Amino acid sequence: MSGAGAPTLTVDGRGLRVVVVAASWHTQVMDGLLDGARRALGDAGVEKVTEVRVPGSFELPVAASRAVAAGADAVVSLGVVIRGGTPHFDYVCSAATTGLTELSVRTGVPVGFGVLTCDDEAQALDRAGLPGSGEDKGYEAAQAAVATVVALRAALPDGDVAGRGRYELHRQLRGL
Ligand code: DLZ
Repeated sequence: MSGAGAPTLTVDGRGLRVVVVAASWHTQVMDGLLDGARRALGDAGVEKVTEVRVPGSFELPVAASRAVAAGADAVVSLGVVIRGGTPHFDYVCSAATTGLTELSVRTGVPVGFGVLTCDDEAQALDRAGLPGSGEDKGYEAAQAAVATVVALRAALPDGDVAGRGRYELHRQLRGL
């Protein structure tokens, strides 16, 4: 997927509670993604930021789910998955993507998708927001999550009712 055509966003996220869930594989790339997410949240004025580290990208949906249940206004998910010689890549990517998408759609809480799914490490480094990288996917994911919360609140300002519905739905999903 080309990074061309990315929007220029200016976002005011003051007062929002944002949880960053990050996997631990591929440290150098992940450090770049985390730094990008922190910069984006700082640029948006978000002060209430919690970071949760999980082992791999497969564990991102459950961490994001708990973050939503704990009251996050937005979640930023960060992972680095690099293709190997077995179908494992496809299962981890699919589980992370499906889990994060379903969580976001069912609860109404935006989840920024900063999970790199790459053929090799060079592709990942080029998207990590490091010196010499062409793209900054951690920054983009965090900015997108905050921008979506702000856009939805502005367009659908029924925050309290929507919020109660969201928590009730999430409790149902968890069987509480
Ligand atoms: C097992 C595994 C492999 C082979 N590769 C990656 C990877 O490139 N990126 C990543 O985030 N996680 C990887 N994992 C770990 C799985 O996501 C998961 O943590 C384990 O299967 C344990 O549930």
